[in-house]
Amino acid sequence: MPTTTQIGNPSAANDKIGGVPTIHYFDFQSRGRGQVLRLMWEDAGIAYKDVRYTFDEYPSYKEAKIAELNPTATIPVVELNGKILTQSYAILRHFSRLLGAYDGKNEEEKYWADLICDIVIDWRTLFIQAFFSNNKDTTYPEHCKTVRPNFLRAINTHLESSDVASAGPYVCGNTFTYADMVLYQILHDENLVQEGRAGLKGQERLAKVVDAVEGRERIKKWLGSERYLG
Ligand SMILES: N[C@@H](CCC(=O)N[C@@H](CS)C(=O)NCC(=O)O)C(=O)O
Repeated sequence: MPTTTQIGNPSAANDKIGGVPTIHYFDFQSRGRGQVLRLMWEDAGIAYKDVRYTFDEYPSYKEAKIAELNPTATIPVVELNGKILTQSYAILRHFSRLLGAYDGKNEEEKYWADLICDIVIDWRTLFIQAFFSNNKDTTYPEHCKTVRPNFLRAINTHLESSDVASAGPYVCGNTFTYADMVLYQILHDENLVQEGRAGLKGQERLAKVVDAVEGRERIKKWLGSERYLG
């Protein structure tokens, strides 16, 4: 049986999005495409229902339930007020608009947040392929030597050379956006933010984003709580 946990108490942010969302996702520590939704909700102070499936039980639920909710039969799936929301990045953008936050203050910032997010989408696809392959012992180390450094270098260079990013620590300078969340989540899932940021040596601009995200009041509290699962 999947585990269901009620997180937090409904707040003004829940009013803005129209209720208390339920997320269906893997019980995969604090990792993956579903986790970045939880991260946004934690930062915004949104109460939510967290339904977690173990990797073993997921295949039967995928067939019996998830495929009914989502034509692509993938998770995360979010239920909110009788509506089904799918596709993690579209959900992040949707909630950003509803909250009036997290998607940049002006067109330049919105474009920039989308651009960094799109690079992370490409990166995550290749990360998942390498990490969950049947041949992981070969494919993941290879990914870490080739594909991953290219993404790290590219995003670091983008942020170092962008006027939008120059005013502060975040992807859009002083404006915290959903792009910081997706960037943080891939760096976390690739184990680059742990152990004193050792994996980010030479990518100082990325380390700056990580410090700023982890320093946010609600995220800091969540990272120090039992709810953070590594
Ligand atoms: N573009 C989709 C990708 C969804 C996706 O591939 N989800 C993975 C987990 S992160 C999944 O459902 N894997 C299990 C499966 O495909 O059965 C999104 O961002 O939501």
